[in-house]
Parts: sequence; structure tokens; C-alpha cells
Amino acid sequence: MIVPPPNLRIDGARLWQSLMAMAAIGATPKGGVCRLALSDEDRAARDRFVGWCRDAGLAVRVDRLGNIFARRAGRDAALPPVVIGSHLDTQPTGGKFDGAYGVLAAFEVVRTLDDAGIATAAPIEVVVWTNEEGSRFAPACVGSGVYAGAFDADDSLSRADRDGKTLGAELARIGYAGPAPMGGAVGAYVEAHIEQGPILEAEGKTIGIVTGAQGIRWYDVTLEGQAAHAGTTPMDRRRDAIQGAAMLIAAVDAIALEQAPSAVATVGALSVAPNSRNTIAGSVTLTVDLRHPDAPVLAAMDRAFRARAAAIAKARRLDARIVDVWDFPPPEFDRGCVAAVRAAAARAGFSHRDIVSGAGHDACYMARIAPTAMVFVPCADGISHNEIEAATPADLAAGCDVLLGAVLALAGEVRG
Ligand code: HGY
Ligand code: MN
Ligand code: MN
Repeated sequence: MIVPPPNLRIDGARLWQSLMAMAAIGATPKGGVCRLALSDEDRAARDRFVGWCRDAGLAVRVDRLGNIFARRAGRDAALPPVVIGSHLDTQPTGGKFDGAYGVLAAFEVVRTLDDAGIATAAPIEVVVWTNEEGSRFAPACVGSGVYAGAFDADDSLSRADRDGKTLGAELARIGYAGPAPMGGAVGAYVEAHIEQGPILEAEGKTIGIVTGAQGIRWYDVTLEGQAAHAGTTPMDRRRDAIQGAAMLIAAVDAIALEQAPSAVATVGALSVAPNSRNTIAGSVTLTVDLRHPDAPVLAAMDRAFRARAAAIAKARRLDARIVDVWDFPPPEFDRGCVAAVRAAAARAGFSHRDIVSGAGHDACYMARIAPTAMVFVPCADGISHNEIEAATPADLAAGCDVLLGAVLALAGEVRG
């Protein structure tokens, strides 16, 4: 493992400027960003990134899932690339840094190497993964998941949003259904990301050395009762889907609290039919997101959820239909790759601590096919997936410096 020059630093002002320029695409009035996967805003962000990469002399290719790879040649083209990057799609009320930071920190690493005239043995590729958020098209991490062999490409391209538009059709519409072959050898994968939680900030640590992530289960639940008149239907004759949903929402919360402190559970979206104030709800569809770092505990939460949904449906004379949307086992990152990140943080003199990611990331799928690690930096109050998401230029630059150090160690710097 080659130790890079100690005084090499990225250009923090240039990184911040690129983040603000990217955040202008899909900017919301409250200071956040809305760039749903494969929307016009996502296309504009992709176009801006590709333009910057081409101006920097990188070779850009796009695969059939719309994943973008911008390649910086290494001395030995036969070596598998060190891949760095993240995603540009956001939540509907997302922030400036979730995803975009990982992409633009990776791009800043490449620009710093160019400025310093440093060659690496292995090529470096900056990647933008398609549909990491899973907000418009479920599940999440589709581009990296297909790349890593976790999802089937055709099935993923057929996934539809709430309006029935498919991922494949939207990729074609925005011009990012690329010809490049899917997959390919990767020497190592490192992703920089904001923590999206409160730990680093609370402990005053600048860098999180991510050793893995928690497991995730996503479900769509539909409760079918009977629409009826709000005024004429006696309480004991009702099959009220909203009452069942209310009980299930409370049960999902209880399942997480029973597995405190690590478990989390969320009902994030709810749709009611016919959604009229004086008609008893005939049908409710809701999303459920269960998470835990330990697979056996997550499996127990899954069982508890299914049992309570069945009991509630019986008690309220409803039909319950559970669709499994995503089953994401907790990944552990490669110790050697994690050690490269930890050594880079120590060399740069940043305070740091090991951390398990509460969020899912593209790195979690890349860990299946290549040595993988992540670099976390704090975000204000641990808030993310919210327009007020914030991070300091100093922390963002520090994370980018650590990414630079890890990349040089993993890609093998070539002196002279
Ligand atoms: O849901 C997640 O953890 C990620 O933000 N897609
Ligand atoms: Mn993200
Ligand atoms: Mn996110």
C-alpha cells in the first residue's frame, strides 16, 4: 500500500462551489433539492456532471441502467479501476448533500490528482448510480444492485412509479439508457457520504470510518375493508381500512421500540381510497420500512410485523395483502479497504471513529463484488432527507481529503 504525500489536499472551495452549482438543479424554495430519479431535474444534474467530466478529460460511458462512469486512466489499463462516487437522485424534499457529496467529492479527488500531476497505477472511475433513493421507483439502490448482480436488469427496468411510468422508459426519455455493458471488475469501491444521523456531530468527530450498514426490509401493505356511508353505518358494522391502518402503524412503531436501541421502523407513505371525509375508507395502502444491524433480529421483526398485520386484519374484518419490496441483508465492508480509509483519516490528522451506517447506500451492494468502504462526515443535527440538510465546508473537505488518501493507497500512486 503506497503512502501518498502528506501535504496533498483537495481544493475545498472548488468542492463547495461544485456542490452549490449542483444543488441549484432541482432547488426547492426551502433550500433543499428535489431531483427524483430519472426526472428532468435528474437529467439536468447528470448532464452537468457529464459536462464537467468531459471538460476534465475523463472518458464517460453510460450503461443500460443509466449508471454513469467517468474514467481517469491509470498507468496500467489492465488493472481493475478504483471506483468512487455515489448518486445524484434525491428524496422529494431532499438536501444538497445526500448523494451529490459522494459524486462531487470523487470528482474533486480526480481534479486534485490532475492538478498535482499524480498518476496512479490503476484507473480511477467516478460513478453516478441510478435510482439510489428508491423514492420514485422501488426498491432503492437499483443501479448499483443490478451492477452487483443483486437485481435482474430487465426486472429493474420494468419497475414503475405511481403514474405507471417505467424506469426503462424514463431512462430512454432522458437519454441515459446507455450502451455500455453492465458490470465489470472493480479493484475497490469507496463512497463518501454525510452520516445522515447524529453520532459524529454529538461526539465531535470529523470522520466516520464506515464498517458496514444495517439490514433493511421494505413492504407495501394494502388493507381492504368496505367503503360505506359515514353517517348511516353503525360502528359495529364497519370494515374501516383506516382504523386497521392506524392499528398497524402503531404496531410497526412498537416492533422497533421492542428491539431498542438499534431497531428503527417507519411508515412513510399512506394512500386512502376513496379518500372522502364522509365515506368510511374501503382501502388503505401504506409503506413499511424495518431496519436493524443484526440479520436475526431483523428476521424477528419481520415475523412480528406479519403476525400483527394478520391479527389486526382479523380483528377489524379486513383483508391484508403484504408485498415484499426489498430485502437487504446487513453488509460488512472489507477490512483492508476500511483500514485504508482509517489510515487516510489518521494520516490527515482528522478525529474519527468506526460507525455502522443506518442508511442504505450503493456501497452496500458494491461490497458484494469488490473491497468496499465508506467515508462519513457529520451533518447538522443529524438531519437528512429534509430540505434543511446541512454540512460544513470544512467537514466536507476533510471527508474528501480522506477519500483522496484512501484512493491513492488503493489505486497505487506512481511516483515520477
Ligand atoms: O433509505 C436509505 O437508507 C437510503 O437513503 N436510500
Ligand atoms: Mn444517499
Ligand atoms: Mn438518501
